[in-house]
Amino acid sequence: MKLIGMLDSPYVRRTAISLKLLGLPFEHASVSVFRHFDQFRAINAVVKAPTLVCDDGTVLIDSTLIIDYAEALAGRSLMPAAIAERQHALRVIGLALAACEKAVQIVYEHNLRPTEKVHGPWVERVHSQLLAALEALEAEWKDAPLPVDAGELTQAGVTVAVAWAFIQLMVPDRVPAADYPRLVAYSAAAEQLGVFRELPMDAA
Ligand SMILES: N[C@@H](CCC(=O)N[C@@H](CS)C(=O)NCC(=O)O)C(=O)O
Repeated sequence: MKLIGMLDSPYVRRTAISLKLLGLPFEHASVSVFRHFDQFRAINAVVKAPTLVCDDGTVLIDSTLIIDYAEALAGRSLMPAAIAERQHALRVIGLALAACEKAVQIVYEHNLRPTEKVHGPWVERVHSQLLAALEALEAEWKDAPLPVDAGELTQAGVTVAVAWAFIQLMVPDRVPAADYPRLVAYSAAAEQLGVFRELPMDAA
């Protein structure tokens, strides 16, 4: 199967890291939804990253849905089975994905619109949502163990680490790292793991 999309997308990166952790072989094609729009559209007319082209040619979109498929294929999951841990993981992943979405909205507002068309009140609203998601995440993350090896990683760990690195790359001026020491420490530890280093955010 083939994963399409750039690793500077948190959605693509969480999917790629999850596929690796699940032990599934895949090819990765760094095709950008912006710089290579036509090339992307030839693979998937909807032009959403990540796109997974399955071995039978079926095209899947949305990181969470692709990971769901991958887990079914692998016959194992990066999610905890016990209900309390599962609930916590789902809350954490939801917050991390919301934070990514809000950071992406800020980037799009500034990068895709002419300066005079950037709508300040919308950016402020999105910024406050981004900070609310990160504050909640920092509070939820207090008991999370640092991943000393990839075997201990859960989907919550993958998604939080990827989200934090993405946010620090894209909108560092809007998110003071000093306010989120647990996220900083967790992300730094995760980025040392082989699977994160093999799939770096700044890969071309
Ligand atoms: N909920 C989706 C979000 C994916 C997403 O928005 N990806 C961005 C790249 S970071 C994209 O495809 N942008 C192009 C567009 O929306 O037109 C997921 O989890 O995969």
